Amino acid sequence: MFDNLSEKLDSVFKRLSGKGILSEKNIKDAMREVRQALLEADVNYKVARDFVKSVQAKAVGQEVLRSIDPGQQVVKIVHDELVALLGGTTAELTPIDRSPTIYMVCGLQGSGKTTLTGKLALWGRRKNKKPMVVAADIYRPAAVKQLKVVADQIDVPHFHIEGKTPPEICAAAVKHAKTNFIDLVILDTAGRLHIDQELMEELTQIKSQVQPHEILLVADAMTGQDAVNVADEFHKRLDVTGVVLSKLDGDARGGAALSIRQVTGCPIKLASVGEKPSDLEPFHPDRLASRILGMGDVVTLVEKAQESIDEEQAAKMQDKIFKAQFNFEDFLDQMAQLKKMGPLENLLQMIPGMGKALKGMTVDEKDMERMVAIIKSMTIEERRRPQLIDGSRKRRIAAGSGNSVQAVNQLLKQFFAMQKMFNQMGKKKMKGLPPGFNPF
Ligand SMILES: Nc1nc2c(ncn2[C@@H]2O[C@H](COP(=O)(O)OP(=O)(O)OP(=O)(O)O)[C@@H](O)[C@H]2O)c(=O)[nH]1
Ligand SMILES: [Mg+2]
Repeated sequence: MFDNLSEKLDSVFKRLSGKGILSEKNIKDAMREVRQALLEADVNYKVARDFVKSVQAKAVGQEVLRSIDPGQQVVKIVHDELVALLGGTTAELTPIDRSPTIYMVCGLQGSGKTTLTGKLALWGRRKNKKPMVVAADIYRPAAVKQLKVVADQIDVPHFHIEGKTPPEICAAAVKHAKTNFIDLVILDTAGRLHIDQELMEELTQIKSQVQPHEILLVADAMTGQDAVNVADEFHKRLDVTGVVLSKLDGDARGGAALSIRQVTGCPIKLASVGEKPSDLEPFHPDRLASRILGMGDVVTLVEKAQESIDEEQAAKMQDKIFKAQFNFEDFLDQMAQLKKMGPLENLLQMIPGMGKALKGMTVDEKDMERMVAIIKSMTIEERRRPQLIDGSRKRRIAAGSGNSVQAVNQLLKQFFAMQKMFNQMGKKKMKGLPPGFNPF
């Protein structure tokens, strides 16, 4: 769902990464593009405007960390702001311990209320509680039956009384639950095409009759900004306790998900991600932010690296690197390790900050092979102490490896630059990267 936005943001950050030190103008230009990307993803324009303002203020005031790519620093700020935009921490549902705990489900027609009712019942049962679903939609002819099918499918009791009003049905259901050891009562209310006075009055009546512990509004993520407006209206009238974003598995642009919390002030508690009763997830702002920014790649990279590199060896190497003691022999070892991990370019792309660190250093596989040939023409002594390599040694190494002296010079230059860079990184302790991580 967030693919387009991810791509756009990624290209903005890639361009920033090539900039070296960030100026206020660079940041401003980038933020204009971020705003555009958000608007294209159907994010509410005020939300987009405030978001960009706040990122910009933080980015401009940032001290530039030498070991980290400035572009990466901006990504971090955007990530943190996205998490905040989505509500900061994961908002939990009221626990099921009030015998009975009552969840009221409301929302527009077709938003996914009945489906959610079933999902919540299954969720409760998996917590070893006794749920019961209540059909409080008396208007759509097949609504009661639909909920019955859902209830039977997951094997939970279904409650309904013919000929009563929805507030009466809900009150009776709660009474029934109390005497039948039901822990969780879930009220499936009626939907309307649009918010109208009648619907709101009915929902308000149910609310005052049974005083639910949760009033969950189902907002259909596929409807974009409409979902935001609906949520806002419901929240104003009913004091909703949580929003459930439904159909997040669809291909909508994501604007509803990104705007709803900010516009309504109401936490997003759950994500409905499919039609099956088990397709329900807690809403984790940090995970969604990471997904939008494509930071999952970094995790993948680390996992890959951990699979193929012996951790102890990696830790030793990191130590060496940061003390600037690594030499061409280590370099050769690292190349061999890298070969196990797949195409070099893919790997380098996944490392935050690597774009700038490797600027001017070639990452082409062919160049790598040439480097290996040159290093192999060095004596052990030269590999261990590259500073020994003077003019005549350079000529010998060049001839031995079938390269020009220029190529040898270039490799030495890159090697010393890398050594210096790693030394600086070592001083900063590489805060952003995981332990044992090897920057080759
Ligand atoms: N892909 C997907 N489909 C969903 C999701 N939630 C609900 N649906 C589908 O959306 C349609 C409407 O869902 P319902 O649960 O009946 O919606 P409702 O709000 O109860 O509808 P009314 O009772 O008519 O107001 C059904 O076809 C569901 O299968 C979801 O998270 N993902
Ligand atoms: Mg329904």
